[in-house]
Amino acid sequence: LVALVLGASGMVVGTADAAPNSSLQELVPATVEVQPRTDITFTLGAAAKIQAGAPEAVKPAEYLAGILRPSTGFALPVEQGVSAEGVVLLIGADARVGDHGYQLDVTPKNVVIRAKTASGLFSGVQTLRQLLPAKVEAKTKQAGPWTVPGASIVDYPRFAHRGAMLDVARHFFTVDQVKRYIDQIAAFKINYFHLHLADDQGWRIEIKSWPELTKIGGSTEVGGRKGQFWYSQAQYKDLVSYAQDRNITIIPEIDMPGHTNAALASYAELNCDGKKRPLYTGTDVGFSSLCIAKDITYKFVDDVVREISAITPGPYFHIGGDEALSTPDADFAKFMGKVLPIVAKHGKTTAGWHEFIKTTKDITAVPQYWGTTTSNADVAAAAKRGNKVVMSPANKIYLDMKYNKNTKLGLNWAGYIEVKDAYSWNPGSYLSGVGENAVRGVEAPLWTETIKTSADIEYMAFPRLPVAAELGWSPSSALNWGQFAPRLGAFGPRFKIQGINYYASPQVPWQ
Ligand code: TNX
Repeated sequence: LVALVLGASGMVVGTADAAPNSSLQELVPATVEVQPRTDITFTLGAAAKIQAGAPEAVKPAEYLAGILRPSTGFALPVEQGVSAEGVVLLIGADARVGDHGYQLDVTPKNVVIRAKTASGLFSGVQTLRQLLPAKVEAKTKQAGPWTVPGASIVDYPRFAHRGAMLDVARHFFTVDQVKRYIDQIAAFKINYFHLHLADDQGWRIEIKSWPELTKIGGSTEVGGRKGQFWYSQAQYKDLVSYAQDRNITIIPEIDMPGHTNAALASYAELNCDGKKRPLYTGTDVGFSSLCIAKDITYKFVDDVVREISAITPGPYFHIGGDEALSTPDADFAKFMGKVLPIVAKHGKTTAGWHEFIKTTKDITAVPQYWGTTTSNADVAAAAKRGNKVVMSPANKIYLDMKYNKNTKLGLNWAGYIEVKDAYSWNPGSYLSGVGENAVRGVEAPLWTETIKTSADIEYMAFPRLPVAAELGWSPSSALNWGQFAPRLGAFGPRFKIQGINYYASPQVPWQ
C-alpha cells in the first residue's frame, strides 16, 4: 500500500482531463494538482472502515464517518490502523503540501489521505466528500454505489486565512442556526469563522462582570423583535468546539468604539453624559461611541476582552473599529492606543476593520480591508511595515450585497455583486501596495440588517461563499471564470440535497 501511494504521488500531474462529468472536474475550491487515473476506481462498501493512522487523524476520521454514515447506511467504524478496506487518514506527507495541505490517492482498495496535520486531513476529507456522488450529503439512507474516480491529488492553500463572517448583532441567530452555517462553510475549506458579536442593535455574548449587556443590550434586534437574543458563555464555548471539530477557528468581534449603542443602552456610565441611550432597532451606522475620556471605558473593555479571550482558544480578538464617525480622529487614536495593549495583555493578537491600522505600528495586528477602492494609504503603509492583511473588499465579497436590482434581500451601497463579479478579482494584487505576500487571506462577511433566517443566510452566501473559498484556497493560475462556472454549477444537486437555499444565478450552468 505504501509503495503504491508513493508511486502515485510521484506521477506527472496536471489539471483534470478525466472523462466528462467526473467529480474530479467538479471540485471547489480547485485543487493545486489532480492526476486522473482512469484505470481504477474505488467503491466504498458496507464493510469499509475509516482508519486513523495517528492520534491526530482521529478527529477528521470521526468527522468523515459522521458525514458518510447517514447516507450510506454503513457502520464505517473509526479504527486505528492502515490496512483494511476503506478510507485511510495518515499523518506524514510531501513537504510541499505544508501544514495545511494534503495528498489524496485513490487505489482500488482505499482512499488514502495524507497530511502533516489534522488541519490538512480535514481539507482532504472535504475533497473526498466532493468526489463521492452528491447524494452522499443526504441525511437519510440512499442507494449506492459509492464510487470515487481514480486519482492522485496534491493540494494546499494559497492563503492561511479563508474566512466567513456572520453578523449576529443586527439579527440574532440561534446556536443551531450558527452551527448550520459552520457546517456549510467547512465543506469549502473555510478555516476561520468571525462572529460579529456586538453592534448598535444588540449585544450577543454573556459578560459575567457586566450582566446588563445581555439583559438589556441582548433583548432586541433590527425591527424590534423582543427576546433573549444572546449566547451564554457555555453556548459560545459549544460553538467554539463545534467549529474546532470542523477545522475552524472562531474569531470573536466586539466592535468599538463605534457600533456600541447596545452597550451604551445597558450601562449609563459608558456614556460621556452618564445617561443611558435608548435601544436601537434601525439600520443606521456611525452614531454611537464609547466615552473615550472615561477610565471606566477601559475597565469595561478589559473585562470584556478578558472574559471572551478566556473562552476563545484561537489567537485573534477582533476589535472592530469601523465607521467610528462619532469619534474624533484624535480620540479614536487615543482609544486604540489603550485598547490594543489590553488585547495583548489577554494573550490575543488584534484583528480589526482596516481603519484601526493607522493607529499602531504593531506588525502582528491584522487589518481587514473592507473598502471599495483599490488603494488605501494606511493599509499599504502597514503592509510595507510587515502587517498581513485580510481582504474583504465590500464591492467584491460582501455577501450582504444584492446580486442585482431584483434581489429582495440585502443592501447595495457597495454595488450589485453577481457571482462573476465576486469571482473576478485577485486578492494578491487587488489593493495597491498590498501584494501576495502581504495578504493573509480572504474573508466573506455577511451583515444581517436584512437577513433573518437560515434560508436568507444561504441565499446570500450560496454561491458567493464558495467563490470566496476558491479565491482564498486555489492557486491564482487556477482562477478562470469559464472553468469555474461549470464546476460551481455541478453543486446544484449537492445544494438541493443539503437543503441549501442557493441563488440560482443565470451566469452559472447549474446541473
Ligand atoms: C458597513 S463594513 C459596515 C457594517 C454594515 C455594512 C452593511 C463595516 C466594517 N461596517 O456596519 O453592516 O456596511 O453592508
